[in-house]
Amino acid sequence: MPLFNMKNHKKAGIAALLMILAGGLLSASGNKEISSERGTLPIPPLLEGENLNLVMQRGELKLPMGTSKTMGFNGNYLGPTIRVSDGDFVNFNIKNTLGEDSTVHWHGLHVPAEYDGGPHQVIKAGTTWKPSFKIDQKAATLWYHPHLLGKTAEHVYNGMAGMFYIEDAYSKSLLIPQKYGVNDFPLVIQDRKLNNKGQFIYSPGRSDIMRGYIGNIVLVNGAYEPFLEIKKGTYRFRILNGSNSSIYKLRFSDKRKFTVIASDGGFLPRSFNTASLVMAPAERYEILVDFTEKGKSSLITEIYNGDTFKTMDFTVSDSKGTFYPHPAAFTYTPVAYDTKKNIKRTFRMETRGMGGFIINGKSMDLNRIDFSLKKNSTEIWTIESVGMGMMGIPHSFHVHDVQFTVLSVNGKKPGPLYSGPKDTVLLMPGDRIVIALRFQDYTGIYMYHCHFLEHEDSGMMGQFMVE
Ligand SMILES: [Cu+2]
Repeated sequence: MPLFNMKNHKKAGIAALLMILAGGLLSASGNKEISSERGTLPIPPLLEGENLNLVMQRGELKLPMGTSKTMGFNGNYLGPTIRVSDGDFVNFNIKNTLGEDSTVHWHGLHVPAEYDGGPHQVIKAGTTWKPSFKIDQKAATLWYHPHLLGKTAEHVYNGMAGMFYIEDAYSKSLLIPQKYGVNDFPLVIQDRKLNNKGQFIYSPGRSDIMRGYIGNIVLVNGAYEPFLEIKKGTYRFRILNGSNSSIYKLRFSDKRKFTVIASDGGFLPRSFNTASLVMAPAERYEILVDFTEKGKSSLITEIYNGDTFKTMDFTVSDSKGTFYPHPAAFTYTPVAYDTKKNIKRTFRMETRGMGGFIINGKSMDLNRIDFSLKKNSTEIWTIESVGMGMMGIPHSFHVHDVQFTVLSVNGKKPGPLYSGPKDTVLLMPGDRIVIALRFQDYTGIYMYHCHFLEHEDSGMMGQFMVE
């Protein structure tokens, strides 16, 4: 019974994974019914302008089941939605009051290496980091989160994440919903594992590191089963799988169809309609949904292990808002490549026994540059997830600084989800994905890694130098 219909991905891997998951995770639904207080969907405040201030701080998140100790940006949990435009010059002031070191990485952003916020740009406890750079990128829904070597998973799990929108002249000219918090909503979806006191504490065991630290509740924008009151009309949702290591399948309770218009790095060449969406950790998709009738519809998150959670409710009133046509196509320029001339590289993502997470046989070493490449060059990379029979586990592959074009998934043309700009792709056991990447403008050290954060923190990462 394959739970997820993933075109082109290998189904054998899914079956193998389900079998190993079946053992350990049946207890997951423990705390689900305790909800009594429910609120409206929290909308992260916008952070805009030339000078952007972020404070990394500790806090508390109150859920109906209990109160957890958390971390956030400018608040208790998660962070503001940063919104900038292509061409803007931005100056950040990022103060770390966590009492421990961390970093802030701009996931999906084309950015000078020294401001990338990876493991080399540590923000020491009590200090302030001041990256400043020009936004030079097309409209996209990106995000930001810590990236400290060995601590990324814990910091993200505790709540350190926020959305990072780029707009441009083209996106602003489109006839689509773009009023933030009115008809254009961020949805940061995250599962969290509550203990018997209703708190989430990051403490993965060895098998959690392998299989993923999978939760027993699902939060959206840091809230448990919130509701959103809307009028009849067309709504745009910018969805982030903000989990550490859970693949999600999203759908509506009433099986309604929606239109996918953008992936990680911006608009798709052609939009498409679907009733469900599979998302790996760190992937983003933008969707348009028409609510035509008064009533209620729920967003459902099915985690890869089969556990299914109502995530939020949409309460549609009788009043009429604005309907928008769903654009069929958008401008998108894929990475131009030449299979004869471009340098080719292969990345084999492999899990060896418990805790051995390697790429091309190596575990992450901050003192080792895995390879160098030339600025203003295009490369073709093949990423392979090495299956190990029953031990096969999924991975994802994320490259810093670039939005790449997927050329093939297991030898076939990619499906619609992978037809546009991407910075993160999902690899089921045995999968082989070929991508074209263009490196330009900046030199320095960037990272590539599995975005299952427990895998990343266990060594499934490498670094390259753009010269
Ligand atoms: Cu992985």
